[in-house]
Amino acid sequence: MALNQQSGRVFDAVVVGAGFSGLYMLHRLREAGYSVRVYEAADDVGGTWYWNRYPGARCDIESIYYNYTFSKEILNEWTWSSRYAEQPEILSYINFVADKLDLRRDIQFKTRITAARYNEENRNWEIRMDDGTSVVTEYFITALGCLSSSNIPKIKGLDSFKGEMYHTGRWPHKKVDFSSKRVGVIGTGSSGIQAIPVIAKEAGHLTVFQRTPQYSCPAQNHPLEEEDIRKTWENYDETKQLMRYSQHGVPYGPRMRSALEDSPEERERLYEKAWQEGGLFTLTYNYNDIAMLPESNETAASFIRSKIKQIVHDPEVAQKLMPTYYYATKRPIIDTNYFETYNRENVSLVDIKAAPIMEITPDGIKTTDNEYELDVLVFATGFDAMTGPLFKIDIRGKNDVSLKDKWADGSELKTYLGLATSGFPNMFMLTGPQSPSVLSNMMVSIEQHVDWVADCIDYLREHHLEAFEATEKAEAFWSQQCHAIADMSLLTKTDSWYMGANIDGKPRGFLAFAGGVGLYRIICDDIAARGYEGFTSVLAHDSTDDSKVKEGFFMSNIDPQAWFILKQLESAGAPPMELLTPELARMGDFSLLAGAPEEVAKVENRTIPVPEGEIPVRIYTPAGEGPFPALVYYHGGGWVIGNLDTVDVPCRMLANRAGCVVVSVDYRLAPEHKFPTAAEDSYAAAKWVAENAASIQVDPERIAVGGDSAGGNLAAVVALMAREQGGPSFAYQMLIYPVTNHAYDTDSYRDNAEGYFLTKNTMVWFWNHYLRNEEDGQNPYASPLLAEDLSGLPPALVITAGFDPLRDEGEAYAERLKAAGVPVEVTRYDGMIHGFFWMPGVLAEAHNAINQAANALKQAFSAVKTI
Ligand code: N01
Repeated sequence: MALNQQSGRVFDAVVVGAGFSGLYMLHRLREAGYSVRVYEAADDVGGTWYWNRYPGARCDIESIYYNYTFSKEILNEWTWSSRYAEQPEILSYINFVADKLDLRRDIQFKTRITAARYNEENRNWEIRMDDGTSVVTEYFITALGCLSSSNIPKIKGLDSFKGEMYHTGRWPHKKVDFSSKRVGVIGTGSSGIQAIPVIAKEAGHLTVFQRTPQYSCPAQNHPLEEEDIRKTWENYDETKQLMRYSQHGVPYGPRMRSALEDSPEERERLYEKAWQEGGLFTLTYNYNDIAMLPESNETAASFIRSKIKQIVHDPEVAQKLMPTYYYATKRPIIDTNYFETYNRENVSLVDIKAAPIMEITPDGIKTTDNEYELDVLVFATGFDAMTGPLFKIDIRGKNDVSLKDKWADGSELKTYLGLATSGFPNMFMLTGPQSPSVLSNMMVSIEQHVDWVADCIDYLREHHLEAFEATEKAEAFWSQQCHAIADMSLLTKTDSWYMGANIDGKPRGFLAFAGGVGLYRIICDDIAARGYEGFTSVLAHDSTDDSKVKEGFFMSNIDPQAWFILKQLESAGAPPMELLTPELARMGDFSLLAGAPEEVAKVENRTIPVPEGEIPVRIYTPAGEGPFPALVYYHGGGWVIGNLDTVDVPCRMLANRAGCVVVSVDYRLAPEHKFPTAAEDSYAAAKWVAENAASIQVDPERIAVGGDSAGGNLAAVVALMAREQGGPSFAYQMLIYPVTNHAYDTDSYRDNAEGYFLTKNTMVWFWNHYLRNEEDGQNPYASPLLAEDLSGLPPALVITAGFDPLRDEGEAYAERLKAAGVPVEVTRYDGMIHGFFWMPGVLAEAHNAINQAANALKQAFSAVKTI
């Protein structure tokens, strides 16, 4: 507080950094009438593009999309000379925008902010500069860039080197002369790979010290015609929208196909085409699972390795250059003649993983097996990413707690949306940790953050709100969400700077939001539209508004992975099922959610007889000697949709894990075949399994029935039918969030009526297609919960999902079974949504539920055996 009183000027907002994000933030806030001051350590605008002047520095996003898009006029006034612009041209663009918008008058250059302290009483920030001055501001906005804190590894003897030393991220303004010199480059990330071919052309000799070989594809850079630029932006609004709602901030995305679906020849053809076309995403966008499935990843990785082998003449050098980590789990790299450079006489490669650097000597580098004399040493060793730039400022929030202590002291990094963090009111982090930022075209992420923050500040002013702060609950949810999403992919399986793994002592954890810029935008907009859910604020002291103090609140305890799936489905914009015809509804493909099918010893498709016809079944037989126990499985889909493929993955998993034959039944669907056809087909299928047990290696004494959703309904009904109609006798019933009653009057129907995958309206639509009339709904073969007597039924497992309209009727059925003396294991998966059982590709809880079901089956089968 004392500091506050001594402070100088007062601003509405202080922005740190005059790169792309700081400049646009200044523009937005100034246009809205706020007083803003930007502080910048450099002597001019540019941020990343001011500092990274190393030879070969250029953009890896096509320049045509590496623009501000907020102003059509600015966009139209600028022309890029090549597909991937070089650093000087990008810096000129930034200068052009700064001039055009007259931004410099509110920027104080050559000033580093050293400390920022929140004053709880005054609800504002005091900002201190390295010249000893300070100012006060209501909003403190960091626009520091994600990669601005250079990492120079602490190698023994570093200061003893007599030659010149440079870091790519702090390159001098004067031209560095490499001619005839012995140059060493440490690091082969994006910076190293851009710099190496250029330095090699000039240097007497270049020695590259490589710790990890990298995948890199050709940029295939070329001059850009004005006509190309004009055409791209002809449909300005549309292109902008495509970029904004995409995965990575470019107006295109991956092909919706698994790499494993194509033949090796077709994959090779597509990868080769991508190699020739060049670009950051071209190769990976051939398929949508390269960053998800190890097998798919390997198809791309091995293609790039084969290219390295072709390009590099010396097989030993080629071998050293071949990466083995999962492709695209570090930032993919595009280059110009990188691998070709190793064919030059004046370039040598040193594998410092095999023979690590021991020390830097006055004359060069000493590794465990050699000494290299150098005149110039270039560190292309990257950055302390995302959190590093924030930690360079002594930022202190409520109770004088420093941000560094909050995050760095072994405790987990926690932000809300990557924009804010609890305990630090009125502080916004542009492209902060846990936002998509570095995983995207930064221009798209920057504009989205700036717009969101500017709108938020407007909202707070309008509503006389102050001390705007993320709640701990919200940031815990978001952080969990970020980890969960990253864990769905291969991104967390590699040591990278995304994981904080490049900095000694930095806590490990994925530092960004990997769900894509489009989904992220939807989430941020959604939160804003709900009155900034997950944030608290208080009424201004001078407010005459007597409305209630705004409380922070936060959604639900839904599992972050499930929430992510819901948001993705929402953003796909598919119409509600009940607005479709059954034929159209059946075309929905959710195979990505199911994940990769695992091998089962034998899978056979065949048809079996049912009254008045035949139906397909798929029989999964596990490895080993039969006879096996069996599970007759009925898929879900409200008796209207779904097929054998929908549950292929869980059926395989159950067969392997429970060691049983799984007979998956494709009963006839409504409305073509209304009640009781599905039930009768299902019963007939179970009887067929019992009667033909020997022919399919099944022990007829150990047969269980099971299913999910409407399939759970059918399994329960088949158990009832068998009891009432003379068998067979089943060892178990496995009911996964079963439909048990034609009624909509439970709490779970009320709480989860919409927003959680299966809606009440869809369920009504299903029932209406299934039943012939209202009376059918009272029939226990449609609504087993209404059966008068449930005694004598097989032991049961009932699994329900917390966020499912069917939760309560499933649990009610379990209770009734128990009351009737049937042994029942009932488990509610609290954070889960309906359908989760067949989503093991994206939900960890699906694996848990499948494992639980398999164990329960195994136990039930062994109990029969011992009788
Ligand atoms: O840094 P990096 P970068 N001893 O961290 C090695 C963006 N960018 O500046 O992989 C020896 O990727 C390290 O080895 P390893 C882009 O997002 C964009 O190149 O940790 N070696 C690695 O080889 C990019 O991802 C463009 O085993 C050490 C290298 O140094 C990000 O910036 C251009 C070491 C560091 O690679 C960072 O790229 C440039 C040590 N102690 C950058 N420490 C565009 O095209 C580290 N290394 C827009």
